[in-house]
Amino acid sequence: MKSTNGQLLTTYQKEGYLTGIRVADDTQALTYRNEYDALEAEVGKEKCEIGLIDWHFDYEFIWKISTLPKILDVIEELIGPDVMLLATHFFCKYGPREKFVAWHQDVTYWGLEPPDAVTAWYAIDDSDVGNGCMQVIPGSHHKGVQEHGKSDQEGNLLSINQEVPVTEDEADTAVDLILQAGEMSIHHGMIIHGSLPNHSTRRRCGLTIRYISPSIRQAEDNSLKRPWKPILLRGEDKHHNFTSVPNPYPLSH
Ligand SMILES: O=C(O)CCC(=O)C(=O)O
Repeated sequence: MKSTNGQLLTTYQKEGYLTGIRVADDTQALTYRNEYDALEAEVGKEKCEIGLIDWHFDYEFIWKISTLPKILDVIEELIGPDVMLLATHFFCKYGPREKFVAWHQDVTYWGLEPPDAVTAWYAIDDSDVGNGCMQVIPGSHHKGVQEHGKSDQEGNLLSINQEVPVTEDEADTAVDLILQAGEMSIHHGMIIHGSLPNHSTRRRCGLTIRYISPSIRQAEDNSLKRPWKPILLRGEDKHHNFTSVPNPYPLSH
């Protein structure tokens, strides 16, 4: 991708998100969806909801999506030339069901220092208001890391049922991140985001791909009590904050 002369970075810094960026053409997007369908058939829908964490080590198509040059070009523009893949995690909502993702920030429980990470949300399926697309509260990352409580609503898909309090006025400013399969949105690690239930009969699957700069370190356990296993994808790691992890597959594109 040609440099956008800092436009993406300016918007990202101000709003905390970017959306509607095509990163895979229709043929690629269909291939990835077919591969996901096969994975779903293998492991079952329940596991697919939120149980597929870091499967880029085991399934090449997840690695391929996470290393798409069009995604990495954008990430590079936001965090600089040294880019590590921190983690991947599918969020798959089947409808019609009441499962939702409560308002939260990503980095609150990740134990990173400084708490700085960026997520690409890659649309495996078309994602819209009807099937519970992601929502963000623009600019909310400027408030820094916030204390989270527990959601009192049944069906929160988050690992420790966390939720950050949001006023009605704040919720009214939320933006729907409507994406077609093969597009991505980007969100800042401190932006408040979540998603409503999928009330349609269509699946809404997205692959969240987390990236950091190698200057970030793990200062505390994350909520899953697992050490992160970041992989250097671009540039150099001058910091060696993490045990080096080899690429699970070659970088094929
Ligand atoms: O896919 C969703 O609805 C939520 C994703 C999310 O919470 C995240 O990227 O941290």
